[in-house]
Amino acid sequence: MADAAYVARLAGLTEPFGITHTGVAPADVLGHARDALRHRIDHGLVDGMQFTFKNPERSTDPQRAVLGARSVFVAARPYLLAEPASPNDASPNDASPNDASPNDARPNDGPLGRVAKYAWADHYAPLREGLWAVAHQLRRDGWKAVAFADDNSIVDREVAHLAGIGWYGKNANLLVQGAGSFFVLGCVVTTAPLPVAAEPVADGCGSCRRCLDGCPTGAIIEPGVIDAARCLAWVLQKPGIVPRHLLSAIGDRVYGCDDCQDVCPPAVRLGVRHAGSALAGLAQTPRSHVSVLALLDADDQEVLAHWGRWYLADRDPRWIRRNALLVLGNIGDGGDGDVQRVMADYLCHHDPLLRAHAVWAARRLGLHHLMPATDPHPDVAAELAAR
Ligand code: B12
Ligand code: SF4
Ligand code: SF4
Repeated sequence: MADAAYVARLAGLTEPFGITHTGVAPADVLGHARDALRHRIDHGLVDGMQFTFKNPERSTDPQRAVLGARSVFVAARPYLLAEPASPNDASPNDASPNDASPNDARPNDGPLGRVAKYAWADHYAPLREGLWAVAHQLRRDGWKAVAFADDNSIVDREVAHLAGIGWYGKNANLLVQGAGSFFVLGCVVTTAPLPVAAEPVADGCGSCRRCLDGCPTGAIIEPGVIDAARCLAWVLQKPGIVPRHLLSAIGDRVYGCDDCQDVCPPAVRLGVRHAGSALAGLAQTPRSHVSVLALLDADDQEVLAHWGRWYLADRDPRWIRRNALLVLGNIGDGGDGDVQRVMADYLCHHDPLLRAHAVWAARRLGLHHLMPATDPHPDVAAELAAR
């Protein structure tokens, strides 16, 4: 029978996968999220993102995910690990699986690009395993059930909110009650009529506004509303040339951005309590930094083998190389021989997009002598002409 005790048994199935918080939401249309998606589209805040924005009618209707759905089992898995004592890297030669320490510093790797915390390891893999453990149990018990996590089919934060797992922070993240926002979210949409026990959690931000003030680009244009064109998490994922006015704000970030959570008192204070669960079921060593020189030296196969689990549009390594060039321009040492060698390589790279970003980086590093006088591609020529 699909009662509270049954839901508790389902929740128990998720624990070995590091899932610490679960709840049940109704399988109704996600009206609030649908309005928010349309609002973002109508107000030009989407900047080419597809994901849940591609088809809001679909991504906000659990019936479109599972016909006859009657409830949504929601799960949250922590990903905050202790900050490394000193940065480490994830160079292609580095293979130490199942060593769960992010603290092994590696000297001589040159400038290090910072990785957002959710991407230090693949936290979605154990989350999905836990969700599928629930889905398979539901199927064995005669119900239809499908697991989703970070999928275009459903808006994860909204079902988590409706399941009483947490509140929407002003930084748009879902803050798990008593545990903060460093959580990945997912759900199982099912025809089982699981009881929706909890009320949505009330706002916990109060008068705080640290995330709005702490965002390096002013991307949180009002509480809970992100302008994707300014959000560095999207800027570093989006294909194409990075707008010049954002290049220095990227700093040492090679993938993702944590600033609006790093300044969030409940996220930081409460999140570390779940570091043990964050390690559960990880298949690889968490890595907080990347050697940008190693990344720029790696061939396509190596890039995809080591960083391919990140979102790279069309699984194209050029986007992550582009980011690495920007990090090099922002924090590299123009006097370093290895930096000069890599810059020289990329200034004559066959890909004009990478040449254009290399020109920007070379200028930042004072390596004018390596820059060509002209370039046949208009984007590179424009960058060469820029001051
Ligand atoms: C598209 C997307 C992005 C985009 C756009 C983010 C965004 N805010 O929409 C980009 C690439 C920028 C991004 C960045 C990040 N993302 Co993302 N992303 C998604 C994705 C695929 C869809 C999100 C979506 O539908 N947004 C639609 C808009 C309308 O929703 P929203 O901005 O969240 O708006 C809600 C709230 O703001 C609230 N709201 C509306 N008005 C108001 C007003 C007030 C006052 C308040 C308080 C709230 C509020 O209601 C809205 C509707 O639910 C989901 C996965 C999924 N399938 O859901 C992951 C997801 C949201 N991302 C996630 C993560 C981890 C991140 C990053 C932290 C990664 C990083 N470190 O770089 C950043 C955080 C940036 C931020 N501050 O939001 C997690 C969030 C976990 C959590 N605890 O919230 C998700 C759920 C993935 C997952 N399954 O775990 N992401
Ligand atoms: S992820 Fe970074 S850029 Fe995006 S809203 Fe948060 S602090 Fe701003
Ligand atoms: S920083 Fe403050 S306002 Fe922003 S999400 Fe955290 S508690 Fe809420």
